[in-house]
Amino acid sequence: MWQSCGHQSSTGQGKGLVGSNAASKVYVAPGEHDEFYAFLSGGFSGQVSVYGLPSGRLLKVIPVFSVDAEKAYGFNEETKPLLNTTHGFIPWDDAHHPELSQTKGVPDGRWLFINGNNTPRVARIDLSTFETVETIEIPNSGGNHSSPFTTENTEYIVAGTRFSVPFPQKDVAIGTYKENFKGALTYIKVAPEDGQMSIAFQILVPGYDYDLAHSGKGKSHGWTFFTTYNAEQSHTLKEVNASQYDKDYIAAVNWKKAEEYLAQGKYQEFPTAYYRNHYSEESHMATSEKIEKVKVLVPSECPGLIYYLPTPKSPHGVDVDPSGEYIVGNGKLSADMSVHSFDKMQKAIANEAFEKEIDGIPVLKYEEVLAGIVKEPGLGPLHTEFDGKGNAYTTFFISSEVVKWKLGTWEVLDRAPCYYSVGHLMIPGGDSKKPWGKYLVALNKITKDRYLPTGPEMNHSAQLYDISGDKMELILDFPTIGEPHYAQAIPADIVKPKSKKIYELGANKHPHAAKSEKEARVERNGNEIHVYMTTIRSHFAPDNIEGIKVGDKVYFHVTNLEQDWDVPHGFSVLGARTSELLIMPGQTETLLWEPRKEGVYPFYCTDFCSALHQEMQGYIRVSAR
Ligand code: CUK
Ligand code: CUA
Repeated sequence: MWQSCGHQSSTGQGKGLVGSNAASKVYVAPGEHDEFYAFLSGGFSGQVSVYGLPSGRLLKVIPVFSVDAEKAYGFNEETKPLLNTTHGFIPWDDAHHPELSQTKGVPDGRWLFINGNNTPRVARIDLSTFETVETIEIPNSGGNHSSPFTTENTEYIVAGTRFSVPFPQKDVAIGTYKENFKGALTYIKVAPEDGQMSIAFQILVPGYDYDLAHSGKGKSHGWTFFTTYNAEQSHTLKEVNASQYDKDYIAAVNWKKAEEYLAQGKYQEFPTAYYRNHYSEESHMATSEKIEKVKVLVPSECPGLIYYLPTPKSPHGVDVDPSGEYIVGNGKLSADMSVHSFDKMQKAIANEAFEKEIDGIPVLKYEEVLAGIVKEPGLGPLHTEFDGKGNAYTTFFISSEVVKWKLGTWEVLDRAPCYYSVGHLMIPGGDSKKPWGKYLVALNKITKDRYLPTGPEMNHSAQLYDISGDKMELILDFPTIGEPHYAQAIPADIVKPKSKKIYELGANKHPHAAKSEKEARVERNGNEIHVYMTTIRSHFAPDNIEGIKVGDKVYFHVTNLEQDWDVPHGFSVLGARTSELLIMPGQTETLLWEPRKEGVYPFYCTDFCSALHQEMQGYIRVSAR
């Protein structure tokens, strides 16, 4: 089945081992659909991109943390509030980890969560519309990296601080790190009916860097595991200073215990401030809410809440196998990989097999919780996923490969090179109880010669492997948008997008909707002009507007009267600084325009919608004040 590429590419690099019938395995005929939806984080693009697998077709880019001209996201008045924070309107973030909601430990296709790493936030995407419907800011955190991993029934998604910061924030010397800087592990409650997020509680933890997380499942349901590095608590030259100790930790949090402590009132209420921004499908508008308190649990006052599991050399990923028994720590500077046992952890807790205590957190003895060691599997382990058949797959950044190994025997079974320097990997459902272990996607950090050169910058690269047999077979390369840190995928038939469905015009509760051409009008309120505009193939109403003065604020509220699937209309006007609108059938969107000079300005539909699309236009006249 294996065919090594005999020749070298023109740049002198090998093409790698490509499965012999790769083409037939990834071919999705024109008009046919893919088997899986894959959701790739956009990293510094701030968005999520949706690909079909196995074809590697780009299906959609979902704007989340960055404004996006294509969809007017963050430009139109309806979506702007989703980017509100206590630092103001922040139209960018660094999105790392998409996470699907789960029911009984299996992705259920309802929502997709993703973290914003820079200005700590989590967003929720509704998978019935593939749109961002909620964002929530994470207080008392610096860099929301270990997020937003879910519990078995999406009771909570978690957020752990990447950088410890003064808790609460204050002006202190950086050199007082050890006294003043703390970490926070945040549990965000997800409402079971509609997915709305709220911060349930935070746990105050020592000032380390909390890197990644995964919640338990099956027998370990009720626990979450967070990796930490920088137990050295250094605040400068971390590449050296945070790599001194032989072991850092995995923090094991018993969140069911946390619920008991909360019920008993054993928490402290801290003043804080964070935003929760919610988009209503009814009104097609987002609103912001500022919240000023948070419940904090302190480990020394809550015995049994949290334990540390010593884990070698600055662990990055922490991954829990489908049975919930094995907790895999990926010590990125370690030659071996340590796997912990949940059963042994329980025993060690019962026997109080503690090595020491840090700020009220017992440190369990390494040997007492160790399940096994994968010996010298590769260099620089980062992340692990599972195929549901007893195998684990780990990425190695430095040796640039995916290594397949067996849970329980810890033997290495196979290895596949990645081009180049793989970060995360993804198997559909690969961090859940029931992986669909057919494909594996490697998300590579470096592209180099994989594609036609595009100047100094190359898009990042994903590689698709068939893992249905004993050996991994490379079957496809495809470029990605931004830096895909992590991805998740789900069989397409579990997701039920409102395809072929439209927003009913009659149910449109937008306060500025005009639901028929009869309602189209222009209203003046001081300096504010509200244009209640309708659009339908192939004209706007009104399409000639006069009586506007320089210095007016003109709000175009454009309602798309179409009731046909996939017939959006666009809208923009000369000089608009807020891009365009793209209005779905039955919806209303608002563009703010502030004319600075007198004259007559054209506006038009920006989305080719009918044979008479070019005629879909109008004029607005602006006079001196
Ligand atoms: S991190 Cu990117 S390779 Cu932000 Cu999940 Cu590990
Ligand atoms: Cu409407 Cu083009």
